[in-house]
Amino acid sequence: MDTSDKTITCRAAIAWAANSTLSIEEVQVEPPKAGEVRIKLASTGICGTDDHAIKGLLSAIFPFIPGHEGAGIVESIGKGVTSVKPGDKVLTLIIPQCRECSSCLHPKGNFCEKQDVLPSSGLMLDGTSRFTCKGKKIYHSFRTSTFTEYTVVPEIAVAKIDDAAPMDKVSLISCEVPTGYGAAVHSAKVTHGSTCVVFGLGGIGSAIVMGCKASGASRIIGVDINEEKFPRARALGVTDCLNPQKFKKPVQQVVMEMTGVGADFAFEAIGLSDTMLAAWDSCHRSYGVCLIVGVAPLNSKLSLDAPMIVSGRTMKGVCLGDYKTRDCIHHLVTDYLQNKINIDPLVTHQLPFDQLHKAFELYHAGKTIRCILLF
Ligand code: PAD
Ligand code: ZN
Repeated sequence: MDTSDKTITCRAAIAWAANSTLSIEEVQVEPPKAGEVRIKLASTGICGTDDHAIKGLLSAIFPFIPGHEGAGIVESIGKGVTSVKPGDKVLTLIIPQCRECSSCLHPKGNFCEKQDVLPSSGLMLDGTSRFTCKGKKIYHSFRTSTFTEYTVVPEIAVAKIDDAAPMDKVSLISCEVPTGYGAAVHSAKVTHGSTCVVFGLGGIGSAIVMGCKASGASRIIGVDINEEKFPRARALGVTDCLNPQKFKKPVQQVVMEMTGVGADFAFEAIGLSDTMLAAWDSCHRSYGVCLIVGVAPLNSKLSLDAPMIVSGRTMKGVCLGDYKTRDCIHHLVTDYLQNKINIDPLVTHQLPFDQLHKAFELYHAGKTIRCILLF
C-alpha cells in the first residue's frame, strides 16, 4: 500500500515529563513537508545523550520522542528533496549539514547552525512537529526522534548509506562511532606511540578507545567508576584501568604520577564538569590536548585555574568527531563494510523495540556499551 501523502499510525516511545518512565504509545506521523524525509526505522541505539534528555538535563521540550542514533529506510520524501529517495538506506543525523551556514561553509566547522541547542530543537524547521498522540502535539528530539517506527527528519539531517549496510548495527554510525572513533582519529589526530586517557568507558568512551588504538597509541588509560566496564575496555585496547573511587587523591594526580608528565591526549566522555577538569588536569601542561566529548547539563559551568592556561595545552570541544555529517559519515559505513573499522564489539545488546524498558534497565545498570533497539 502506498503510504506517501498519508498520516501513518505506528508505535513510538514518549517521554511525557522529565525523569518519567518512557511509555510506548500509538502515534500519528504526518507526511514529510517540503525539504523533509519520512523514515521507517530499522534500528536505534540508546546514547547517553538520550538519557540526559529524558532526565531533563538538556533543552528538550516535553512531551517528546527521544532518540537520534537511527538507521532506516526512506518511506517518502517531501517537495524539493533530492539527496535521497524512497527505498534508500539512511542514517539520521543529530548534527545536520545545511551547506549554507557559517559553520558548514567553513572548512573546519561542523556544528551546523540549523542545529540549535535551544528548546526549538524539538521542532521541525517550520516551528511545528510531525507527531501527535491522542490529539496532543509531541515534540522531536534534536529534530530527529528515533524511538519510533516512523519519523520525519529534515533532509539536511539525513545521510544516504551503502545499500549493503546491515541495518541492525549501523545505527551506531549515526552517532557513537563518528563521535568517539572520530574524536580520536579525526579531531585529535592521536599520534603513534602517544599516551591517551579516556574518562568514561561507556558507548562513546569505548569508541574513543578504538580510535586511539587504531591510531597507534601505546598507552591508553581508561577511567570509570563502574569496574564492570573494564574487561571490555581492555579488549578494545585500554592498557590501564582506573576507578577514581578507589583512590584517596584525585584521579588526575594518579594519571600524572603514572605518566610522569601527563597524557598527550585526554578525552572526556561522561558529561560532568568535574571529569572535564580532571581530563584537562591529566594532560601534559605544554602540548597536551583535552577533548570534551561529553555533554554537560544545561547551565553547568567549567572553572579552570586561569594562570595555568598559558602553559600551552589545548582544550577542544567536539561534536560528531568534527565530521561534516552528510559529506563524511556515510564513509564510515563503507569503511565498516570493507573491514577497515570493526564496530561489532560496540554492540553488546540488541533487543526488540517493545523491550525498551529492559534496554534502559540494562543501560542504567551499566551493563551495556551500546544496546540497539530493533524494529
Ligand atoms: P554511557 O552512559 O554509555 O557512558 C558514560 C560512562 O561514564 C559510563 O560507563 C559510566 O559508568 C561512566 N561514569 C559516569 N560518571 C562517572 C564519573 N564520575 N567518573 C568516571 N566515570 C563515570 O554514555 P555515552 O558513552 O553514550 O555518552 C557519554 C557522553 O558523551 C554523554 O555526556 C553524551 O551526552 C555525550 C555525547 N556526545 C556526543 C558529541 O558529539 N559530543 C555525541 C554523543 C554522546
Ligand atoms: Zn549548516
